[in-house]
Amino acid sequence: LIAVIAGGTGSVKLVRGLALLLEGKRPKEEGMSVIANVGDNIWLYGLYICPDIDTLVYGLAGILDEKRGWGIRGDTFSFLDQMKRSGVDAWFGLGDRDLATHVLRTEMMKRGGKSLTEVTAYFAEKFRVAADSKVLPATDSEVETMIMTYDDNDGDAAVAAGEMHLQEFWVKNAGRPKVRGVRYRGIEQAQATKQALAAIKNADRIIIAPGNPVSSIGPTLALKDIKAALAKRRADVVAVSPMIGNAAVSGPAAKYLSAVGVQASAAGVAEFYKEVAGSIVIDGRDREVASKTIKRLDMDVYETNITMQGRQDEVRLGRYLLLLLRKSR
Ligand code: FO1
Repeated sequence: LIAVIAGGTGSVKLVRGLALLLEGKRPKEEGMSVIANVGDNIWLYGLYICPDIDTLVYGLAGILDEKRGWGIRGDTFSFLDQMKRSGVDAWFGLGDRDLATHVLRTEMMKRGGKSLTEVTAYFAEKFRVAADSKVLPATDSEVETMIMTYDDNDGDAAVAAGEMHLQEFWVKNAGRPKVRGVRYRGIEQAQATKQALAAIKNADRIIIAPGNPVSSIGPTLALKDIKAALAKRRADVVAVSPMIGNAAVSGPAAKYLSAVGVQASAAGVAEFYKEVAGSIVIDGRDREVASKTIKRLDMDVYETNITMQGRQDEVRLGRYLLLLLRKSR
């Protein structure tokens, strides 16, 4: 039984690779619980949209648009076009099929009183995600990752200006504003779900997927009960770096890490995870710079090629991790 802490488009690739490897194994022995980030969830047009959860469910169901990395393959955008015609600045790309998920989820939660965990399980079943792969939201509470930016007009020495939702920063503003800090709105009142906590407790081994540490994994780790549960299992937790050199494999990880005072590198990522992970997998290209620094954090370091461009790579990294987990027992 393995648990994966996941969020974002990089981690869905690994999760898909692992699912392929575990397919056909006896569920009890080899099932997978994917604990999903909720910090990128956003309310738009009266709908509750959960991008990381949906990306994981669509990915495991084989309906994800893999080129874009989000949404449903072959989707159309008539709804969005009509919103624009109706005078709305519709900056978030909601596909017509994808829209059905958000409408139903919002209806089930707001009128049906269902939790995000229940609604996610419903979609996983409808979209035929294998029963031994569970997608579990880290919390049923609303948590939003907020990006604090500088006032662009004043240049470098600027005073703190705006604060915007992660999606607004990344999609609407194309990740351009300079980032001053990141916070998780609602995290103090949020509690991990009992399903997510049980998955961590019952897993033989736990993987932190190669997602953005601050925006894809950070909100989950910021839940006190999850962090404590992982810290207890530290020896069984292996994190996968999403960095090669000082750049992220994809997305704004370097920008967010610097903003929260962590070096944008594999060593910085190790520092970020040191309390919850006993090992880290870094890219072979980072061997020289990172290994020594990381060992000082009382972490075991392993090196492999962490890039995933297609199914073969996803399975290769998945296999590497499963072998590593078995060997280091
Ligand atoms: N990412 C974009 O860059 N542009 C979009 O218009 C966009 C729409 C979108 C709709 C549904 C969904 O599930 C994800 C979507 N994403 C889009 C991806 C998303 O912004 C991020 O990649 C994740 O939230 C990262 O964790």
